[in-house]
Amino acid sequence: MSNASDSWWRSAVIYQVYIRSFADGDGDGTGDIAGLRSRLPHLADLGVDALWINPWYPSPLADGGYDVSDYRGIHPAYGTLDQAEQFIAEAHDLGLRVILDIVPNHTSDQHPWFRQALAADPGSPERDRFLFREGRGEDGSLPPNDWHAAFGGPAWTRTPDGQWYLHLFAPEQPDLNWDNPAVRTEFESILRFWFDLGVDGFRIDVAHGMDKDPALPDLGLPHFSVMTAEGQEDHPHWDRDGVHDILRGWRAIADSYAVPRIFVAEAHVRPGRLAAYVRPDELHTAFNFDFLRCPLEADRLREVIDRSITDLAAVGAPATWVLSNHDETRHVTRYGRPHTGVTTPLSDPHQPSDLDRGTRRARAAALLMLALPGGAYIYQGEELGLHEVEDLPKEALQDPMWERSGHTVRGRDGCRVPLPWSGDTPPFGFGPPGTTPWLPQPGDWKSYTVEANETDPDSMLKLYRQALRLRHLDPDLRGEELHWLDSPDGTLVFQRGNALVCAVNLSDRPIPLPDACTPLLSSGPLGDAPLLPPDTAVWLHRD
Ligand code: ISL
Repeated sequence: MSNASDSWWRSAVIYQVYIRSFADGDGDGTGDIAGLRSRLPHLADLGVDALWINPWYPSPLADGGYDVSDYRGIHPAYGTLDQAEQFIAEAHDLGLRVILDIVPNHTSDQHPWFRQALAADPGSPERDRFLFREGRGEDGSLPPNDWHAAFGGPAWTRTPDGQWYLHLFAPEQPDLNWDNPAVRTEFESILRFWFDLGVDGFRIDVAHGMDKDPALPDLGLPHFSVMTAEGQEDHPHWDRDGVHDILRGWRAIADSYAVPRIFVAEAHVRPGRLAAYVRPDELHTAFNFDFLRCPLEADRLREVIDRSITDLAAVGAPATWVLSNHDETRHVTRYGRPHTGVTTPLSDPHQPSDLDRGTRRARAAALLMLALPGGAYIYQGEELGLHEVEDLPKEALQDPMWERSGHTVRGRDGCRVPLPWSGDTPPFGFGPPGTTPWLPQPGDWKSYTVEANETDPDSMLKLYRQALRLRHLDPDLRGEELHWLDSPDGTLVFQRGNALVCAVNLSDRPIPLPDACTPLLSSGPLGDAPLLPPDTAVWLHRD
């Protein structure tokens, strides 16, 4: 491959496959590699450049697969390693690159290493691969420090012999000790294993978490832990300088291949700290959670866009853009609410959402995102216009957040409902007739299926396809420059290259379209007058 194709990742549109919910080939209710392979034409037609597959490894699924028990295998419900290799080859044949998800901060409690650690004595080499400590208090019955787990409760669990182990997420996800050389060697070998099978890169889960202050000092935070090191200069477990040594080592491995492989960081860090992860000898890109979380307001968005591009350009990295993923409320629902930003830990389900308005705004946001310089991520189902399923029956909920929060936070299942492909009733083609999807689909999703989207010329799917086709064809969308043009309050208007203009109206009144421009693609009807209605975006070509 040429140098130009070596830097494909700088502007790639990457489609996130939450495999458990994408397509079920064998009818057991869980998505799988067979289903994914059968639906590859949908992804190729959509016009994305790469796929990111959420963890597909053997796992007890205590956290949807982010609790890995074997990093070199495939969960039997998803298929086999042979099928995985065939899938990678087929995706490549269709021009789609494949990125996997690596989970280095923690394993599953069923991983052989953790089982060996539990069976071994305190102070043993087996225990040293994790973070075991004695408890506090006279009989050691208090956790070693005051850290909180991300899903609720203390970050420590006591073992039968009295020691405690650290887990920043669920108790089934023990944190690894990255000061132990065996941990480093093992992960380098795991990367090589998948690179040798042909994968093009990795998304790194919790890339800001591996390094811990060896003293494990108290945090002094009285409440539910937050993902960022907000308000804390020298945080004992998030975004410590030591993670960068690990990441530099990984970059060297990716670069050692004839066709270099790439990384994208999932790093929730304070503003200004993200660029360090994408320095030239570290990772290639990082998710832009500031953009995802930003309310759909022109001035706030412009600030985030400018800051993202400037901060990352300072280290030579492109920006990325993302509206939804498997951890956050789907943006159709968020944008239908009076407050359109993300609140921690999840946007408030008690605020009603106007889904028609949310859909109009989601369409506008898609044209905004896909006109920005850099890479973009599409979360499966957003191309169909799916909304969050906020009324899943309580007994169906599987996200550990539900249990760990004492049934106060419903968690992230509402954005993970299996995709509707065809037909009028569940399973909507997700699996063969008679399949019971692992999470129930709303009975009225027939208008969201791929089939229904195909027959409607104004569907979300048609909008995404047209936008992605133009993005590939129009040389103006290839550079990394963006020039803001003057525009009324509540609107964003910018130019790319010589002649591509993107105008987004987030105000409550129509605005005149820029002069001497021909509309190429709009997120909603423009009407007869040359006006851009509220909640609408348009791509224009300067005459
Ligand atoms: O999901 C969140 C808020 O809704 C985040 O706090 C999330 O836990 C954080 O983004 C880290 O996420 C990643 O690692 C987790 C896993 O549960 C998430 O699905 C994954 O994206 C632990 O491995």
